[in-house]
Amino acid sequence: MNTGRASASDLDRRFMAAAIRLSRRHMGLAGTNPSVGTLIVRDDGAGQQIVGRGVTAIGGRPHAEPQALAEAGEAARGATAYVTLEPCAHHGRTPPCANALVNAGIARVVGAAADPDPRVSGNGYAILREAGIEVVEGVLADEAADMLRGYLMRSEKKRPEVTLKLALSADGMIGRMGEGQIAITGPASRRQVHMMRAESDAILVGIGTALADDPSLTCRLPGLQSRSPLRIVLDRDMKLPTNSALARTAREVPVLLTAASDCPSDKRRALAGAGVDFLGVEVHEGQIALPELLEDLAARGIATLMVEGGAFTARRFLEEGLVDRLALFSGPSEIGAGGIAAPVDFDHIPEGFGLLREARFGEDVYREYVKGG
Ligand code: AOF
Ligand code: ZN
Repeated sequence: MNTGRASASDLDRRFMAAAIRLSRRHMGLAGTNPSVGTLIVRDDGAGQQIVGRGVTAIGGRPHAEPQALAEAGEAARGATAYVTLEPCAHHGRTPPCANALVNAGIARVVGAAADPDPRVSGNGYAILREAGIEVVEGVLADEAADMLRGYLMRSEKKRPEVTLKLALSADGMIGRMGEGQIAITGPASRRQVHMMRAESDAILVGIGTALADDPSLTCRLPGLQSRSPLRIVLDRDMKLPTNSALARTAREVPVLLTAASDCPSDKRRALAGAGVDFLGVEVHEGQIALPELLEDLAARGIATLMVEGGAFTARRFLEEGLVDRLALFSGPSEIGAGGIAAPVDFDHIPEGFGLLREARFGEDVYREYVKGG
């Protein structure tokens, strides 16, 4: 039945999937802006051709659309634009992207996610329609929203999207008492974790893990070392030693110590001297108040946060309902006696989480669950 409404074709979904893949490139790099992808596609009668590509620039400007239009030039006239987020309708450093699409002579716009930014929210699509452009909304909206999850969470709930990442042994442990870092998963999983770090705005661990493992929490993938995100330690009493791997590298990759506001100033001075930043936080019943901390982090522009341990910190985030995504890597060997039990494993997934994807990394099994999924 033809209802007269614009609809999406399989081809539209394929190009949108490509635009979403493109948007991944600057995840974690676009500042407080979401990393958006745009493709300009022309049908010259003999088939479709991509004539322009754009992804939100590092730092957040320029937006994706003007870059894609610049590459397309005159070929944009009469073409279709695929945008992973509704084009903006506000004047920033450049005129609105919706107007740029109109002025370039785009005939059709296929959009994925709607933009919750009150300056945009519906106005971007309205500008396009008023100019006579055919608009199809919501194509692969869930897939696009998954890529934009930090931006959407920060806009709507004023806190970052929280991923809890755990490496599990075959018997459901995450380590062995008093042994610091032990290998649970293989090199392919570790590469994936480093990629996830690169795509996050910040990584967080508790002071117990920082002391036991002395981790550096950087992204060490060849070519991506510069993409290490902010490293955050929950450290109420400022126990992080100045000679820890985190403090020693604080001048290259920032470290933010979240500690009780009334911590002794000599401790604070020594760590500040090493280049460690400090955030005074509220303490409730002896523990750093996590909801307030997340609010503070969102206000600082953090949209995606990866919690990397240990068991105590992971449990706190879970019990307070502050985990949005579980990223579980499971290795083939057992830890046995003296093991530290994982707060979740494949057989004990908290209620309300659904499986989003599953993969193998070498001998390890990876499963990712999302709340409400
Ligand atoms: C787009 N294309 O590539 C992105 C958009 O600070 P500004 O002026 O850059 O505005 C930030 C807002 O722009 C952000 O909240 C979101 O609404 C939109 N991001 N829009 O058309 C893009 N990154
Ligand atoms: Zn824009």
